[in-house]
Amino acid sequence: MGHASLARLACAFALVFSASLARANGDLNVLIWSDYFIGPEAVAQFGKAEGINIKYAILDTDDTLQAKLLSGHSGYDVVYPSSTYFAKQIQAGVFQELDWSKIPNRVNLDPLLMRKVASQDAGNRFGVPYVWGTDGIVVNTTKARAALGKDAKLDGWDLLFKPEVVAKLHACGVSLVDSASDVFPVVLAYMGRDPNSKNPQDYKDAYEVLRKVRPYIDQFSSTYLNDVAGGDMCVAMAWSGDAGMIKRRALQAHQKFEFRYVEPKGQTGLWFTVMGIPKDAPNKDNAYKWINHMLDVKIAAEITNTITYPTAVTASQSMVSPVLASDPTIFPSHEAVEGYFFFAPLEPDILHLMTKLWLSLKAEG
Ligand code: N2P
Repeated sequence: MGHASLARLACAFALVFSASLARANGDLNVLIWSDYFIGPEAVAQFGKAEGINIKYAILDTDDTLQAKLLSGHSGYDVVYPSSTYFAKQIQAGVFQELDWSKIPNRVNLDPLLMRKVASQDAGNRFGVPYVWGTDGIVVNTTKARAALGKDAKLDGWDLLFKPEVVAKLHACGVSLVDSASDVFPVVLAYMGRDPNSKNPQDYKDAYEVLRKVRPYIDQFSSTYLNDVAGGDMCVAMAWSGDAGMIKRRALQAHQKFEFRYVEPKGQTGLWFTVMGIPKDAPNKDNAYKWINHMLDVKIAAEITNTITYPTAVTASQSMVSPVLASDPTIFPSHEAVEGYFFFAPLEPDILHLMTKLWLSLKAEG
């Protein structure tokens, strides 16, 4: 099932669900990425057990989420920011300090990951890690080889950032995630610069690299999963869990295309997503119940089985389906993880510059 249909299902489901259930324990408003939707059964079970009406809204960029949080009274009870945005949002005071005693399943959280999160949320006071992943490239190797030649190297960012390569792939579809804060750091790493540079000139230089390939970019989209899985895009900058879903779907459908997720060496970024409760959330107790539920070992395994992202509940890995558990796209080796760069928190002036450059890049059409 594709993103658009998932989103539609989520909406339809939320409506049906809220209409049909007694609201013994009130509502829960969740704002979540489309590729994190864990499926109607999982939500139904939880809502039924707790007597809560769950309403899902789909989020497609961190910028949208940030704007909602900063303007206050978003009406959401649980939100899912990326690590890159999280630290600044904490500073802006948008999150409720967590009462960890209301999250008994906290014992299942991976201490190593908690320490990583703590580098941006000292003492883990505001965020609960949900899933983590990387930024890489999904390649339809069948189509890419047809476009580039059968011996073409399909292992690096040249596939998206080297004009003569991208020009050839244009015919079979080139897609970039519509997220400046993902694309710029990756381009900087590709250029051999600091992906977390604080120097504005670096971003202007990265923009020049992007401008050269701009004529060959067919779409800017954060919900590219269907387009790639269906064969309409042959290379796409992608988040690792989406790549996992694309590969799984291709296998299930016995498709004629073969897909590969590429993590260019030394130029692949790691991020995590946290769950936070906005300070003005109307249903905080339900938010705690939801978060606690996600940290149950069995539920966490179900999450990975559904959305193909690893969660912060490492003990769940043994319950994940063997095909996924042995897929390095989903569970990269320690060595691979060591080689990733980390998307650091964004300074407001750099974020502003990136956003400006991004808008003008897209407008260049
Ligand atoms: C995946 C969102 C990841 C954003 N749903 C990383 N910047």
